[in-house]
Amino acid sequence: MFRREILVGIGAAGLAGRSALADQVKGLSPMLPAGTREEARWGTLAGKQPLIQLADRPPNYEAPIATFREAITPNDRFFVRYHLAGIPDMKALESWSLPVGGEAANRQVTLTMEDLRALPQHEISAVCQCSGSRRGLSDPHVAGVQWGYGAMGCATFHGPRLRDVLAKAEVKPDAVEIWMDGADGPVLPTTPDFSKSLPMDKAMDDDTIVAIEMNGAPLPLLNGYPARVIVPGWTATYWMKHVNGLHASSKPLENFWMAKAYRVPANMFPVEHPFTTQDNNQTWPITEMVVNTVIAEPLDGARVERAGFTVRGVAWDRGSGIRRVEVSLDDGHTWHEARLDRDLGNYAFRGFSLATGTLHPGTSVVSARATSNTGEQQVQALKWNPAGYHNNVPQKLTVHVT
Ligand SMILES: Nc1nc2c(c(=O)[nH]1)N[C@H]1C(S)=C(S)[C@@H](COP(=O)(O)O)O[C@H]1N2
Ligand SMILES: [Mo]
Repeated sequence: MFRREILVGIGAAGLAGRSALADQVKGLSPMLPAGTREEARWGTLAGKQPLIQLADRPPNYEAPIATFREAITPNDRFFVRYHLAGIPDMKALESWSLPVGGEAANRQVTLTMEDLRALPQHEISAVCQCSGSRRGLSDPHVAGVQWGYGAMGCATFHGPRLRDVLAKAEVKPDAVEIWMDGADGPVLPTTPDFSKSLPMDKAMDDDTIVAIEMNGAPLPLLNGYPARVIVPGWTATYWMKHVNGLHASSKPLENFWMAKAYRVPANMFPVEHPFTTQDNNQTWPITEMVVNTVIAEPLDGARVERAGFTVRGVAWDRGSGIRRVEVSLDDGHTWHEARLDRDLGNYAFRGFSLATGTLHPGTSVVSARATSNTGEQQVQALKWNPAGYHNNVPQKLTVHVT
């Protein structure tokens, strides 16, 4: 059962309608590698507004920073990240269904979309952030997709709880992990298929769902149509798209994507709920996000009026919620408390803004820093790690007051 059932490889031409003359992206962070800045292009994937294309096969497209002027990311501006180039199309997904079972379940069932709709539904607004978001800002640089600030988004997801889906297969109390598979796959048989696992407490959590809607619409194809696992508070690597296999297992998943990739040095990033079946003495799996902010307005290098301007962006954490955001206009010397926008729930982006008031002409270095409800704060110095994960050093951008 734990296998791919539908697979249609599509090439770059089928996926992206972008022209060969696509515009280079201007104004990317100067902390990104020079080559990444030169090669980044605006690309338009089917059903999407232009996104910043870092790779096309498999597609890796991030949202421009101005996207984060809103706390909910529209579906057509939501970033796209795949590990493997064999992505199913809508036609292949017409025959989609969801097998649920495994040796730690009493039954093996295959659920249809109607079965998922018939279960009690739950709604949650949650941040989907790639573990590697901001990897490109690592200093020194590290290998991997050189993401800037936009490998993330926040949407309102709707669907049955994962635990109710699992209950259909009568998962046994001695299950150790839930293994998850998706309908995309490698083009070459030598590439390891992408599958991930969850510990039982996170799989059974009230807020972990199998989403069948995103912002009130079916999921966009490239964000996991027709169903995707939502793991609020955890980085997106566990948010299995086109989920087509749930396997209750009596042992830990030991594939490349669990044992080798997506790991952080042990103890470097403390977590509230450890994923103990995947921990070892040297490394832990990356799980909970760290508290963070992004400033979406103004943009780096902008000219602003002496009469003042508004600093706007979003903050988020691992799910305790945001207590406070502070903004500095003088390179971190003094800080002003920002206004927090409407609360969309502890797992969502929290919008913030600060009106500066009158300014002196010259340059101003703008930063923001958040404190979560548990008191977690953004770090002052990068906790460098080989995969470039969890970079929550406050962003610095320079504006020119004229
Ligand atoms: N089926 C499948 N699900 C997946 C992935 C993938 O490659 N295949 N990548 C994961 C990772 S690492 C990220 S960052 C997010 C990207 O989600 P998005 O493309 O909807 O933005 O999907 C996750 N789920
Ligand atoms: Mo990711």
